[in-house]
Amino acid sequence: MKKVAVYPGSFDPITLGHLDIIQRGARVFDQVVVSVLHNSQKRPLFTVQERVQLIREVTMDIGNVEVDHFEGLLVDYIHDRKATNVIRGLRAITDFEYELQFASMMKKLDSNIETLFMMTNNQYSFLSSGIVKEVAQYGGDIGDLVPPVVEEALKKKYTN
Ligand code: COD
Repeated sequence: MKKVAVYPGSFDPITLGHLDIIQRGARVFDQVVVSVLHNSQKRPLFTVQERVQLIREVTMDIGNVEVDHFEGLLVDYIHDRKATNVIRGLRAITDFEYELQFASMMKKLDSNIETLFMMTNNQYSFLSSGIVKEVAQYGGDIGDLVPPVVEEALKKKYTN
């Protein structure tokens, strides 16, 4: 049976930390579905379509990665996609509490879904979409934090 994992997130926008997890996840599973949460309560910088497009562009050379978006409960989406695993990235001890809650809730909602945690690559352990947006907003150098296409997209957002 094909092993399908969902890598869910806000990805506002995708960073090199996310991309590293996607590349490594794609070596573990037959298929990785990177899925952007459409959350109508939040006001992200990039629309869902923009975020999906950016992820597609930076993952197009990885054959077993698909990019999608979802709304509502993650567990329902995982059932729709016939996936068996969720991938999450862990950066620092501060991520642990939320991720433990997340994985425990997933187990409660469906005990067959296994959450797989991947430790961040050391060089990205301080990296988040939020910090990238803050630095980009004030014209700081983000060239080694995001793929070039994302750097361009951020520049456009903040000069408009
Ligand atoms: N290195 C490694 N991993 C990283 C890095 C980095 N530098 N930066 C981020 N990550 C990891 C995060 O730890 C996370 O695992 C993933 O990448 C995505 O991160 P974000 O910040 O883009 O997305 P999140 O964590 O805000 O996404 C939260 C979800 C959208 C997955 C969650 O809110 C959700 O599923 N909501 C739907 C409603 C639901 O079902 N809730 C109950 C869940 S049990």
